Amino acid sequence: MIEVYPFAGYKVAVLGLGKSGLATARALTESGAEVWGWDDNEDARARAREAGVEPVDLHAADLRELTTLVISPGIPHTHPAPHPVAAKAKDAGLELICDVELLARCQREAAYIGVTGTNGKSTTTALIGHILDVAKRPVQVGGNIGTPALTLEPLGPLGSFVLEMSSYQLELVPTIVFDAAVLLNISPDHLDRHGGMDGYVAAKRTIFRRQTTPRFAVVGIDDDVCAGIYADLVRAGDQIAIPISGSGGVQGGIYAQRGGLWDARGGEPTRIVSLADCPALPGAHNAQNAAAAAAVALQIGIDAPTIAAALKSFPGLAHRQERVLAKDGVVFVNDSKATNADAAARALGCYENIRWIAGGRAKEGGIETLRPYFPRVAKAYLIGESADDFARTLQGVPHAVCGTLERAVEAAWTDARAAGGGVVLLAPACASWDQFKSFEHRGDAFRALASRLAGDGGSRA
Ligand code: UMA
Repeated sequence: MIEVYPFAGYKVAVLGLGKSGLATARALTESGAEVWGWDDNEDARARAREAGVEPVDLHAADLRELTTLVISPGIPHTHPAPHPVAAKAKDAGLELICDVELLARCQREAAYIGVTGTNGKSTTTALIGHILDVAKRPVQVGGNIGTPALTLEPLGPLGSFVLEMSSYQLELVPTIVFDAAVLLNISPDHLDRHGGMDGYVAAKRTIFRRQTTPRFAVVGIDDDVCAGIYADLVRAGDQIAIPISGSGGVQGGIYAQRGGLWDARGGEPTRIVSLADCPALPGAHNAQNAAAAAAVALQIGIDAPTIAAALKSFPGLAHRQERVLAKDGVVFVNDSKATNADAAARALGCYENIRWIAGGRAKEGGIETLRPYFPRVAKAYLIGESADDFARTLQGVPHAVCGTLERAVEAAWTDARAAGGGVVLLAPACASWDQFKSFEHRGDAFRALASRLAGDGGSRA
C-alpha cells in the first residue's frame, strides 16, 4: 500500500467507495488523514463500514474546509451532467483528482509509464510489466487494468509504475508527467462521458501533457486520429515521439510486418522476434500491442533478446483470447472479454475452423458486422437471450441454439473432436449479465467446462 503522506492531518473527501475508492480511503486513513467517504449505493456503504470506513454524506456536508475530492473515475463530473457532489466540490474550490494522481504525488522518485487507447491497453500494460520483470527491473503494474493505484507497493528511484490509464482517469491527474506515454489507437467510446468525440480525444491526448525530452511518446499510427496526434507531437517537438504499427512498415519506428516485429528507430530495420513464437499475442491488434511494449522497453534500454524472450513467455491475460488447453487437435480459447461485436471480430480474425460460442445480452446491431468472418466459422453454438436473434443473422452458417454455456461447450467439443480438430472459441459479442455475474464469471465457467471435458491429458495451450 502507498503512504499518502501529504494529506496526514487533513480532511479529504472520497466519492465512490468501490474497488478504487475503498483502497483510497484506507490508504488515506492509514496515512493519518481524516476521510469523508461516500457512496450513493447502500451496499457499497455497508461494505465500506465493514472495511472500517465510516461513510459521511457528502451531499449534505459542508465541503468548504476541504481542499480535495478524490472521485472514482467512473463517476461523471462534467458530461453528461456532473454528479451533485462533484458540482458542489467544484463550487467550493476543491480540486478533483483520482487515486493515480495521489500515487504520483507520493512516489516521486519512480518512473511512470502510462498506457492508453481504446483497445489493447490492458494487454499492453501487462506486457510492458512482464518485459520489465524479465529484465529484472523493479516494477508495479496497476490502474484501470484492475489493481487500484494506491494498493501498489512503493518503488525506489530505479522502479517503474506501469499504469493503464482510462480516458476517465486521464481527466483526473492534473500534475502527473509520464516518462513514457503510450497511445495505441482511438475509436469512438465513452462519448457521453466526454461530451462527444473531441472531448474523448482531448482526454486521451492528456497522457502526453508536459512531457519534455528525454521523456517519450509511443503512438500507434494505424488509425487516422492517432496518426494526426503523432504528426502534431513531431511538429511541436517537445518529447521524443516513436511511431508504432501492427500492420506494416514505419520509418523510424517499431512495427509488425511479414510475421516479425521490427525496430527501425536507427534507420535499417532489425528483427526483434517472430510473432509466430509469441502464442499469447495472436492477431494484428496484438501485433500493435507488442510493438508498443517493445518500443517502451527498447527506449528505456532493455536489449532486443530480452524483449524477445519476454514476448515469447508472456502468458496473456485471463479472458482475452486466453488459450485454456488443447487436446486431440482441439484448442479451447476463452475470449469472454469480447462483450461486443468489435471485440469478437478481433478474435474471429485470428483463427480458422472455429467452433464459435456466442450470445448473451446483445449490444445494438448484434453480430451483423461480423458477416465477413462467417467463412471462418465451422459452426456457431448460441447461448443466452440473444440466441434466436443471432440464429437469424447466421442463416446459411451451421449453427445450433444451445441456450446454456454448458450445452454449447459440450456440443462444440464433441463436434470439433469428431472433425479431427479446430478451435472452440468463446467470443460472445454480448454482455454476460443475462446468465452470469460478469464476463469474468462467464470465462471462469468456460475454463472449468473445458477442463472437465478435455482437461485429462490436455496441455496448457
Ligand atoms: N457511485 C456513486 N455514485 C454514482 C456512481 C457511482 O456513488 O453516481 C459509486 C458506485 O456505487 C461504486 C463506485 O462509485 O461503488 C464506483 O465503483 P466501481 O467499482 O465501479 O469503480 P472503481 O472501483 O472506481 O473502478 C475504477 C475503474 N472503473 C471505471 O473507471 C468505471 C476500473 O476500471 C479500474 O479497474 C479500477 O478503478 C482500479 O483502478 C474498469 C472499467 O470499466 C475495468 N474501466 C473503464 C473501461 O475500461 O472502459 C473506463
